[in-house]
Amino acid sequence: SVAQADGLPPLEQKDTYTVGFAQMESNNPWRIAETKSFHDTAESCGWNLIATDAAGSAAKQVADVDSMIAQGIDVLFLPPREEKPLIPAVMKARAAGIPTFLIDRSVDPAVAKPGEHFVSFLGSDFIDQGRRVAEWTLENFEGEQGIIVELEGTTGSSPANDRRKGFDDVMAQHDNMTIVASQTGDFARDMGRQVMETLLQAHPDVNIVYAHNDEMAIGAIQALELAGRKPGEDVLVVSIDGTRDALQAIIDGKMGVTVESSPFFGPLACEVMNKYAAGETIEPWVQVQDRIFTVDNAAENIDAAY
Ligand code: GYE
Repeated sequence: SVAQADGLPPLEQKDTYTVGFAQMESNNPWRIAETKSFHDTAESCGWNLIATDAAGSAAKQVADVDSMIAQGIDVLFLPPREEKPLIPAVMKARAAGIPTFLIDRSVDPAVAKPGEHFVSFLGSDFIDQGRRVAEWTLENFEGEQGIIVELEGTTGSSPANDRRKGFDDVMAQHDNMTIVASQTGDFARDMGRQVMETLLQAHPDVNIVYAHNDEMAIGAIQALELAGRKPGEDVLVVSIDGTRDALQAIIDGKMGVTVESSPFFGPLACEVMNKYAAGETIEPWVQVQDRIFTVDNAAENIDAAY
């Protein structure tokens, strides 16, 4: 664990902080819920919040951080869109003496390290999420041979890399499970639908779809239905996040499971930042615990979903 005394940029205890939150994009409910969580936390945490939206461009996200540094932020909260392209933003904030907390995604750990270049990563265990989806699938798939299509998240992002690893490693140990195609849908509903349409033509015998997030799962369900397939009956759809639309799809019997990946980072960011300012030690990885949503609990959780 690390404290500011270990050589990281100092952060004094004050009533108000100028805080940068450099969001990567706002094209899905998860991102919108996360940004809202920071805005909702701002007043009670004493943040004068500068929030930007990189609109899906890593280059713009780096430029947004540049401009926040120029505006004199005290603290940076950064959800890095991709693992490598955002390293310059982390390094520039470090050089400018600004404590940085990575939010919900991480950067390449071989190059930028918690406790050294940034304070800490606040987020889920993506390998474990992928593993849990795979284990649920193995227990609940009713066919004999699983023909799996995998819709990957944003290429080069930590959740896409790790959700793939967690799932694929489990499936590799089961001879009756074959991943016939694995392609990026960029974590987006539209692209998930388009990629699923194409993959369905090459692999009409698919009976399991694993999407790295709920938006792509919903897109895949649309593509399957357009092709006359029956998601939930002849194709098992499984994914990650816990959005309202995914919980509804589970209730409607079209989706099997979604492992939670919470977007509500505002309160956690406030708590960890205050501990850091108080000189307490911070874990290099502040791990978020995730639930699992199935037909057993989707209805009771949908009202709190986003
Ligand atoms: O699963 C996805 C979002 O980085 C954990 O990014 C996050 C992921 C989340 O776009 O829906």
